[in-house]
Amino acid sequence: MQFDKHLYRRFSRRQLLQFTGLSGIGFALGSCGTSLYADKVRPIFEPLNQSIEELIFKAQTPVPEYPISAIEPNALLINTFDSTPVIDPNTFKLIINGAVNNPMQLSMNDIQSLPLISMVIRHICVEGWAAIVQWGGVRLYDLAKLVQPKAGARYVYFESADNYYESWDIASALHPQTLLAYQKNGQGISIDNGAPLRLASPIKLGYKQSKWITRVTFTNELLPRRGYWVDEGYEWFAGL
Ligand SMILES: Nc1nc2c(c(=O)[nH]1)N[C@H]1C(S)=C(S)[C@@H](COP(=O)(O)O)O[C@H]1N2
Ligand SMILES: [Mo]
Repeated sequence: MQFDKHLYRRFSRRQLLQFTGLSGIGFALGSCGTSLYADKVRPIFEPLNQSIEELIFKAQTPVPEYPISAIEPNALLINTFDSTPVIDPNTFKLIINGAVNNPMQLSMNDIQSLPLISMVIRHICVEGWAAIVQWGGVRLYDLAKLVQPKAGARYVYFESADNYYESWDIASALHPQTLLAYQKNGQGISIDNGAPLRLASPIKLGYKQSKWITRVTFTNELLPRRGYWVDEGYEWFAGL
């Protein structure tokens, strides 16, 4: 695993190691892809969620992406269930808090100074439509490296400006293709599509991909309110 220069400037190596609670030697082993160490520290009673250590050291396998030529520019329908909120990107701050060592509030400038990841994936809505879209943004994984989730963190909550809310298992949230996106098909995302920041991921159904995200909260437990549609009876995991 490589940490880019930007992260090194803002956070000491010691702080990064605290993220995992492992020693420098464990860190080095993990960075070579060895699972020896992670297997030893993982509690055996975790049915759904992997430990933070494993999620950080053993990169999850990306799902195949599509070529740029497969993008369907007009296929992504606007699917908004309440009114569309307006967020001023110049004053906007994303709150990241909860079961983390280092809660943060990040401006769009802060977020856009992190590595920009681009992917072409298929968005699937349960209402019976799909669209191949290119999303660009920051990996939630990279944000997690900054805030350092505590060892007990198992879930991630996403709160939106339109009162939409969602919760994800931490493994899916830290998947390498789970992005907080600010670009769609190579341009800034429109307000209707979730500007300034929305979730985008090839491993979850459309309703898990919250638009207009204002707050990301790591938790140890699933709370009674699990998701806008999930609380109406839709499946919580909603994996693809
Ligand atoms: N905040 C918020 N996020 C949301 C929704 C919403 O109504 N509000 N709709 C969801 C659904 S069902 C889908 S399919 C996608 C649609 O994204 P789009 O409108 O950008 O196509 O957003 C998801 N995220
Ligand atoms: Mo959807």
